[in-house]
Amino acid sequence: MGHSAAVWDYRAATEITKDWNGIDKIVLRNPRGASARVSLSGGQVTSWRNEQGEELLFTSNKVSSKPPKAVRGGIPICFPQFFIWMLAKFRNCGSLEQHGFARNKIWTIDGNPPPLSPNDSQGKSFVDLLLKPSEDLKCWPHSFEFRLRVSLAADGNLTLISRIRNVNGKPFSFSFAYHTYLSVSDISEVRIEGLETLDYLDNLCQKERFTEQGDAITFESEVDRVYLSAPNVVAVLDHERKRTYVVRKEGLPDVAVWNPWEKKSKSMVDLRDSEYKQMLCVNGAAIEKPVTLKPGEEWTGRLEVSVVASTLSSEHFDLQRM
Ligand code: TA6
Repeated sequence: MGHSAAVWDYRAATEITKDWNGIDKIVLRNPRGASARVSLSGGQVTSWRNEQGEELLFTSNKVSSKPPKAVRGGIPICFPQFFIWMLAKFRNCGSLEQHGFARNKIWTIDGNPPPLSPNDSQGKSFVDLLLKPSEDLKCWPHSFEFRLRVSLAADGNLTLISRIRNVNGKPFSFSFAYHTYLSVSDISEVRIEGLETLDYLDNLCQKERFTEQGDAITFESEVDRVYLSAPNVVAVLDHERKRTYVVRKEGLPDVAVWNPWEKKSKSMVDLRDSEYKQMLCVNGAAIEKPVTLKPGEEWTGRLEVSVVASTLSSEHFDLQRM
């Protein structure tokens, strides 16, 4: 029987343990038994479970990446770039790796972060993480501070708030994504609503621009797209589980959608051949128009993921109601 939220000590509900790779991870719990896990390796959310203990994020069972490389799954942070071409080659070290360095760095717990609004803390179990430039970051010589708050609310919703500041260095630009691996029953049973009629960049066609024609996104083959200027609420309906993920975003104009399908899965060392059926990436992102920060400026990107029961058969999910 969970405690009542009134007496729940959220601070005590946050514990620090070790990850499978010996790196600190933080466990967040709420009064009803939901939980989330965040690794200091990459600031990566590696687990988000509902009050029944069901895992809501996909993580590959084929974990071959050695830390601090990102484990395939959870919510890796893509910063300061998403696509390799986004940011030109850097002097003295070639180009950044795909999706940038943030997910491959060890973050620290930020004991004294600049305050967020009260409702970003009240009634939530949360942790504040910090990433600052390190000596080996010569390939992105910018004076940044990246603060990430991960929180779990009493209703089980998961929220990630990224605050990236230019600490009085020269202006810099970046692109960003919360690379969110949702766990689904079977990709052929899933559809996305909220991206209809939008333009998208198709990464399978040299990032050429197309317009979405369908009245929902369904999956019959590999999909690797960035939907542009998307609404701030997108729904991912899992018909078999009668479950809908509601993805809300702020400061993140785009939504990257990815499923590798069978052929690409077979070529990936950290994904089992058939695991593509159980995953779908729906990534709140700022990709088409990189963010530029002048000295002292700060950008905030907020993502909230929640799960609602969806007894929908064919009618559309009422996004306006969310
Ligand atoms: O989200 C789309 C994407 O850029 C795909 O092209 C694929 O590369 C995926 O991300 C996974 O990237 P990763 O670097 O995590 O292997």
